[in-house]
Amino acid sequence: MTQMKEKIASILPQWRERVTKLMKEHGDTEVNTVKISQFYGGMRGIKCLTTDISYLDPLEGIRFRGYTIPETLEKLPKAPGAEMPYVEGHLYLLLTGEIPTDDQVQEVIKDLQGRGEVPGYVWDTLRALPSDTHPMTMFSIAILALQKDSVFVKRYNEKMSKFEYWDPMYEDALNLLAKLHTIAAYIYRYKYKDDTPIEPDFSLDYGKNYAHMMGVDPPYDELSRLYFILHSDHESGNVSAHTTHLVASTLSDAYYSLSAGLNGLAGPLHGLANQEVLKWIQEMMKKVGDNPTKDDMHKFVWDTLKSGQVIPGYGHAVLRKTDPRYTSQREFALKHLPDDPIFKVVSLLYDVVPPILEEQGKAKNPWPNVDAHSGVIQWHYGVQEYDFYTVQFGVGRAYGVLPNIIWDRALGQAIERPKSLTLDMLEEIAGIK
Ligand code: HAX
Repeated sequence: MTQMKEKIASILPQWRERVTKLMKEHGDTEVNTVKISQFYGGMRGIKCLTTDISYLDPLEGIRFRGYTIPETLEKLPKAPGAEMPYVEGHLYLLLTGEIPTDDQVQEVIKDLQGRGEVPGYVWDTLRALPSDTHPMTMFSIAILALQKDSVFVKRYNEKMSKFEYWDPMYEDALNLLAKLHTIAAYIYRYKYKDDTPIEPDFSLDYGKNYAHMMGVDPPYDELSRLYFILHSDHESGNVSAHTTHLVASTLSDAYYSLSAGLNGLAGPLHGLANQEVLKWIQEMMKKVGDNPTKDDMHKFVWDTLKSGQVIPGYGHAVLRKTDPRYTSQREFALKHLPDDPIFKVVSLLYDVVPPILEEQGKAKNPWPNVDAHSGVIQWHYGVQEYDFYTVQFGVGRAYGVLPNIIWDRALGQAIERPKSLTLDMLEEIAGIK
């Protein structure tokens, strides 16, 4: 057993004890009440989910196992001379709550490399799809195609005890994570680079191997490490995390659950926003030229709002300040691509958009989110097929949602089944019927 898995097994009894005690002695303690507006308002703000892997503070942004993004990037082990930490070390942190040693990271790297081979039938499945299939659809289908090898299903059919559920969930999750970057890069090279997939090099770490398979030179390996870490987890309530958790709560395996979560990520209000941002910026540049002034932007932003559309990359359901994931990407861009023309537009938009959203008075958060920045950096390094951007988001997101469902099973989270009411009932509660 690897040190990472051993660590989970060793801390699990204390976690289970805490949950049992809390449920037994304080199960009836109320946390919040639910307002009628929350029934039609996407359940915004209702506290009814639990995870210890990350926490999103509206003003501070995300903390991974208690560490802010700058702390995470600073503390996790890095390859000699590297700017960004190993993604594998981040996985260790998310799964165990501890910053790994170099030795522990190397063990995770080896473990994932050993699980990385993608069976040929996955490529056959992708090649059977119509050529204009969206890359997110391809990604989701590839994950489902792998489902037949689920260890969880096998062990479930062998009647394992429920206390063992986390173990095969762990195996499925790692088997999947080990392959996702290869599947993503394959889809990219197959669909957009004249069907020229590049063989994985399993002597490389996750970020470096991904850059290699994408066929993009350094510092794209550093960007990939940063990108996967930043996009990994954003607590439990966002659509991709919640969907993965919800589906897994039926004891569906990691393949079904992740594929479902990624289908949610594919929506334009969620992960697809990163492609929408670039599309929107380029529409503006097409209209007003390559060097738009603040006045040009001002007009374009208002035109977008007046036509009933949202400004992609701005606003958030929980955050109430600039997303620190935006800031980290901005710091990367300032270091590596300060003169990029689209980066300059992204920077200027930061001055223009928030006051307009404030003036319009609808969005609760006028500040940029993670998606406002990611596309421009990808574009700079030649990954210009923006339909593909959400697939990369999905690879990163898997690093958060899969550890979550391992811990869901470890702590015995129940099948989800909230209660619904009819409009008649709500009117009755409101006293208008
Ligand atoms: N542009 C214009 N209007 C916006 C807006 C924006 N960027 N953000 C919010 N609003 C509007 C909403 O559409 C809503 O209008 P209605 O009352 O007419 O429905 C109103 O402001 C209140 O919305 P809110 O409470 O501030 O925001 P929500 O929690 O409802 O929605 C969203 C959060 C992220 C979906 C929203 O801000 C949005 O649509 N942003 C643009 C798309 C985007 O960038 N999505 C990516 C978010 C990050 C993420 O999940 N990445 O995966």
